[in-house]
Amino acid sequence: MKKLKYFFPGLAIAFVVALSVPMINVYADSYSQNFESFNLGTVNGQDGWSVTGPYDQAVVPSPAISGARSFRISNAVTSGSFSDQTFSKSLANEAGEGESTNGGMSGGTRQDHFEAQFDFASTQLVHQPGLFVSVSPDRGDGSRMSYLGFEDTLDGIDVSFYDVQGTSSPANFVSTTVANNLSRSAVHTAKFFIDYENGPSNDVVKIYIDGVLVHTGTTWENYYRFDSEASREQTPRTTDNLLFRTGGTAAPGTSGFGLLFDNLSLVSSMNPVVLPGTLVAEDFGVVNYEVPGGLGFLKGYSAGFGVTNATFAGATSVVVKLYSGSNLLQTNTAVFPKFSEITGTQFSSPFDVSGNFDYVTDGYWNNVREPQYGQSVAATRVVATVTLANGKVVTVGNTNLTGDPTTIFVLTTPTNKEACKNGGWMTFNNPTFRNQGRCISFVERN
Ligand SMILES: [Ca+2]
Ligand SMILES: [Ca+2]
Ligand SMILES: [Ca+2]
Ligand SMILES: [Ca+2]
Repeated sequence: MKKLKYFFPGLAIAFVVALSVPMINVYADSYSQNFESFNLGTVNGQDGWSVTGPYDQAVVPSPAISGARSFRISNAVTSGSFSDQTFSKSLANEAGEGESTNGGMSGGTRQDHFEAQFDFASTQLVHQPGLFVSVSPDRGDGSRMSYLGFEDTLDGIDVSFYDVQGTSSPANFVSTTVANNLSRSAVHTAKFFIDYENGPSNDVVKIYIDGVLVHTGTTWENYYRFDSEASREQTPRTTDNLLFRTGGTAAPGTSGFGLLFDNLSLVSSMNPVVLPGTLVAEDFGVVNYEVPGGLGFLKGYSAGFGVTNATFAGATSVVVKLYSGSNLLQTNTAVFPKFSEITGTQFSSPFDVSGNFDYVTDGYWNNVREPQYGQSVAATRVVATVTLANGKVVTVGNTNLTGDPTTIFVLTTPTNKEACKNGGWMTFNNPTFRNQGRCISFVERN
């Protein structure tokens, strides 16, 4: 929230409020407007903005929200019409889902994500009875896909959100108050964050007020899909601009006052595609057996992994790490093209500790051991990271070890007294010793 310097009509008091620069360069298409280059007076015809009806709106000097100009609108004049009300400039690339229709009001490359953010503030510190302005994402003819209403109430500005829930006709419009009694002496920020999804009942609208997510709802897509009132064009609509609308009961006393809007930004972009494939930990156990095919004894651990909604066919990297707590013990890296023989949904990775497993003949894994690779500490965790054929990197860990790892420790027994000295007594595990003296006496006895 930013502090709004106060404004009295007729007094040209310029002031500037520092603003963070919106990060818009990562988006497919964006438009931002701070009104600084606009002429004072009606916004109609300036930079693609349009308002052809007799509404009380203007680009005004101080009390600007920031810089020296803001857009002001009141509901001193209202009407039930749409197409003559105030529309912002449109984005080049419209937003919507596959079935959305644009009625010739939007165009470009269809995007599935739409954002609109703007600052708003009261022109007055005092209550303006009856003041109400709505702001909606739209395509340019009043085909609103979402809605925020800004109402000046006794204790401050209330913000209400409407969406359409269910598939009934007439549509079930549901109102939610998303902000209550916002200070009239501060600048506030509102944001629509809309994801359009193909099919009914699934669009997602997130509303942010002053940077905080205050509500998650849906669009008006089901009004256009199912309400007989929309039968002439029974499809959801695209959005590429904002509609600032004054309908309902007029509040003539707000003439020349009302609300200020500034620092508007619009964005349309494509949501990142979520690639299929999830790695799943299966088994992680202590093993001790002779591996068929003359591969020797595997006396250590085996870790199994699976993949859902994909296969390992075409995987380009597989790395499995064995840990004791946070200490790395061993790393298995898949050897290609040998590993490419695994085209199904499961693999297992062997970590030998005290056997003689023949990794080279097996051919699937390049095994690297750390100085402590499990000879005398237990593995507690295994982590696999796989790059699937579609490029998605998936990873999963498993700490659910089965079996007794002490059974695979390398047994070490001192055979001479020198081996017990200089801390050597601490390295033995068959048996273990409490001090150097115990170690030496063990050697002497055996
Ligand atoms: Ca401005
Ligand atoms: Ca448009
Ligand atoms: Ca209120
Ligand atoms: Ca949808």
